[in-house]
Amino acid sequence: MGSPNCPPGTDPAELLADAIDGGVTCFQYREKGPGSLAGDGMLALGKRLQAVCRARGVPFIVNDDAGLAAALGADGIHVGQDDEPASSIRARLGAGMIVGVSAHTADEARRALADGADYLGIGPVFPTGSKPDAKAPQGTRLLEELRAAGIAAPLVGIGGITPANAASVLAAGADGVSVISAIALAPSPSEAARRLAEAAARAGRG
Ligand code: 3NM
Repeated sequence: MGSPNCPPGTDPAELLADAIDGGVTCFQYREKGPGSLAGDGMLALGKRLQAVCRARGVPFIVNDDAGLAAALGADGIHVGQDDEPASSIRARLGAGMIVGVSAHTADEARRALADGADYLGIGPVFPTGSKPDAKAPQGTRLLEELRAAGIAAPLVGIGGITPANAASVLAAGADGVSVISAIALAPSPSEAARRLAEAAARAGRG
């Protein structure tokens, strides 16, 4: 999540604190899209969100921007297919860094794992309004395919996931679900997070 994902007038740090109190176990700072902050503003919001995560013992991961991740001393970085491979990011940012990679095909998934990714984001599972350049939704097919192929790495489903459909993503083999709008635009972010955490617990991944 980043500031453009939050309802107007909402403090992203308060929203994040509410969501973590509801059950979010990992946070990715993704400051992208129309109205997003840049430069010092992006860094300052990152510091505030990281402080919220630290106070609650939740890992803080930065999307795409290795310079920002290094400047903040983030716990991890998440990259897409057009970015630097996981191996060279880790070499640059340090062995202790969590490195996540988005994958949309089995080949991309295998390559990312061979490159040393710690986990994969698999999506979009369902249609999403949060990423204008998202690929076509693919349902849970790729999650199932990767598990059937014996891939045991941590997989996180992403794209259009809600408390109502999360169970199907977890049943397909995801270890967790990654969510923007179902939490950030919910009337109660903590309640939405609580329902997602319950779905994970019911699937044995709480
Ligand atoms: N990446 P929401 S889908 C950031 O498929 C992102 O790689 C995707 O937002 C991918 O939970 C997506 O609101 C947007 O659908 C997720």
